[in-house]
Amino acid sequence: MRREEDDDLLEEEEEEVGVARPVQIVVANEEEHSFSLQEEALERLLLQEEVQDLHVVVVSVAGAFRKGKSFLLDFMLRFMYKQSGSWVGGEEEPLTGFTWRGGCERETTGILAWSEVFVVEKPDGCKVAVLLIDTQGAFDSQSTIKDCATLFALSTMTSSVQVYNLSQNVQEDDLQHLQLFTEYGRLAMEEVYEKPFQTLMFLIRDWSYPYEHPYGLEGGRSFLEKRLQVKQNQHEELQNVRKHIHSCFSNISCFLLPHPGLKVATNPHFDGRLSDIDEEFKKELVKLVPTLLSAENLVEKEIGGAKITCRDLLHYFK
Ligand SMILES: Nc1nc2c(ncn2[C@@H]2O[C@H](COP(=O)(O)OP(=O)(O)OP(=O)(O)O)[C@@H](O)[C@H]2O)c(=O)[nH]1
Ligand SMILES: [Mg+2]
Repeated sequence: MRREEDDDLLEEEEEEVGVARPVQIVVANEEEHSFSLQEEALERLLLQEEVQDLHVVVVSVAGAFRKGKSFLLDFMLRFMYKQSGSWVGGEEEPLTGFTWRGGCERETTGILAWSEVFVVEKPDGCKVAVLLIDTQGAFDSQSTIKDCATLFALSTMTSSVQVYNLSQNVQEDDLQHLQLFTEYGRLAMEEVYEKPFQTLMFLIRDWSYPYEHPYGLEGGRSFLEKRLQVKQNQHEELQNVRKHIHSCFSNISCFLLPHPGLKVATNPHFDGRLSDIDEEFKKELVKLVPTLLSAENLVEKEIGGAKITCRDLLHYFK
């Protein structure tokens, strides 16, 4: 049996050789339906010498469980590691990073961050630190709606870009949940800001109506504009949801992503290699990821209108 000290040693060793991996920053306590912040892990992450005083960009992906969130994040990691040339990876290269898998049972629990905080130079010469966050899928069979709201609110409060990962369409209940989750976050904040959160991107997976709204950002914009429109003759409830969402985020966008193909969706032996993924999906993926992560598109995390550093973010988390 391995002793705990051995594990600690092992951990230290791993860190020394710089093996990047997902680190749990919020742990979900199943039985008690509570969450605990992993303060030490967060400190190790955010107080790294090279990044602690840099302005921080936090990109998070959240939404219902089993919808390809971790899978997408692993492509974001590829982009961060290989900024030039073709970053999407080799045809036969398995996809690794945040743990993703097939099947109907949930995988990610709590909130995870990638252990490597990336340093990126923006076009104006300023260096920023980029943190990638994976969130537990909402509406699994083991969490209450309050658990889901807490996690979603936490990741929205701490990120500068929240990717709201949805499947196939934006349904009214998706908007209602977003309203509930952000209301939770707003209540948890100590100070009242006009727009409490920054960028929200609706990411629609398996979009099947490209003949109405084409794939990508432009199609997403026209689709979302229609879906989030507040109309005079609309029921008050529908109006309120929309007004609330507009009032919470300073920037809202939408990206329509095609279906990745049957191997990705149903083959138990699929390991993420590009050769098994539909061309159309890859074509849009290589546009989506830079939209979120290329140097000119990075959005620094702000609190009350002021950019914050990694060190500030640590205090904010606590
Ligand atoms: N239909 C479809 N399946 C996808 C897509 N992207 C990934 N998948 C598959 O969806 C399954 C779940 O992927 P994950 O990345 O583990 O999903 P997740 O949202 O992180 O799941 P939880 O961590 O349980 O919340 C895997 O079998 C992927 O191959 C997509 O765009 N569409
Ligand atoms: Mg996951």
